[in-house]
Amino acid sequence: MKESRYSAVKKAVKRWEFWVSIVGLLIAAGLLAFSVYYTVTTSRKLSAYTHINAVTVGYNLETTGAGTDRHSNFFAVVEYEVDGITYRAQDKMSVDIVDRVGKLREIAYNPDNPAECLFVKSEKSGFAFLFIFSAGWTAMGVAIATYLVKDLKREKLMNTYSNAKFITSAATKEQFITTDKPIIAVCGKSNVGKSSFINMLANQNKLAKVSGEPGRTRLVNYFDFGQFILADLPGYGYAKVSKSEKEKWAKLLDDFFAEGCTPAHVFALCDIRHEPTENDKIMVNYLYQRIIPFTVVATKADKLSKAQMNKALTTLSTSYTCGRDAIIPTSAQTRYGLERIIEEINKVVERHKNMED
Ligand SMILES: Nc1nc2c(ncn2[C@@H]2O[C@H](COP(=O)(O)OP(=O)(O)OP(=O)(O)O)[C@@H](O)[C@H]2O)c(=O)[nH]1
Ligand SMILES: [Mg+2]
Repeated sequence: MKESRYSAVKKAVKRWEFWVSIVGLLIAAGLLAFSVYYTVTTSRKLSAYTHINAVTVGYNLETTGAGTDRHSNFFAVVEYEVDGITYRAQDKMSVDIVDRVGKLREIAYNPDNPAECLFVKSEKSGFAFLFIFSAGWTAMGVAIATYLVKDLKREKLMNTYSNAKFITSAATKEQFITTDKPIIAVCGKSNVGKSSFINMLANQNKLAKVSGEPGRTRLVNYFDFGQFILADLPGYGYAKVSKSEKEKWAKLLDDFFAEGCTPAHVFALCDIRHEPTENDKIMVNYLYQRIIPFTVVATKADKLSKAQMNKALTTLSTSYTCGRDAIIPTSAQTRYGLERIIEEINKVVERHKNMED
């Protein structure tokens, strides 16, 4: 049932997110490499530039405006040497920005080769832009890759038991199956969502019959989940069936727990929106008394908001006198809570293995 690494890669390759993240990462890697190269070469130039000995060789004076708007600018013409080449620059010294006097700005050019220039400002900003741009691409690539990995993991989790198969139904205790695998039973009142819970676990729509009409599951239905056997028990507490029918179901349930096929674990389902019924409490008390390990599962969590869900869990934990953490809220619709259920199952399977060793 376990998926090989190779098939996980094959699945990943089919996803568009995979290719977007690959292209993103390639572009980002290229840009990063380029900006590193650019930084190394530029910083060599810039550090040379800061160590040069600039010599003022003259001044230009430019006057603009008229009257009180008259504005004078000095241009210092400076010459300096970088890597044995003499460059010449005009530094604009405005009378309005006296503090900038002497600062080299903008371009320096080599009078012997005007095509060769040092771009002080543009080099700095160019690098910053390139760095931010490539870092952005890298972040995007990493974010998409992370999302993809998470999504694949989730998909893998969803399909943990996708090979689950129906085995048989039992209407009487003689028809109960015996097995070396641990049996995990799902119980709860009629219409609480037992069959939907089983389908969620198996990631299948029709493994267990789901119906809007309560009281559909009237037999013990067994499913092979590979590492364990799952038993879908008939729902209790459905008012609209005849007394004799009710007694038949009750006997079947009694027999199930009494007749030597004690389940290794029980998921006791209750509707998250309602207080536990008398029957729910009787069921849980019975499991307590028989020392059958169980987990309370609160179904249909999608019907409540987060805040309502928190409140409901507190109410349920008070009713069942257990910790809030002992109750797992689930939704067959959104598959919420599946991870915690699988964790619980893994513990059961592990315990069973240790007992056999
Ligand atoms: N919104 C929502 N509806 C659910 C959920 N689980 C079950 N239902 C609905 O509840 C109804 C009963 O679900 P079943 O899974 O048949 O319940 P059951 O406990 O197996 O019922 P019985 O076999 O009759 O005892 C169906 O209409 C489901 O669609 C859930 O998590 N969210
Ligand atoms: Mg059912």
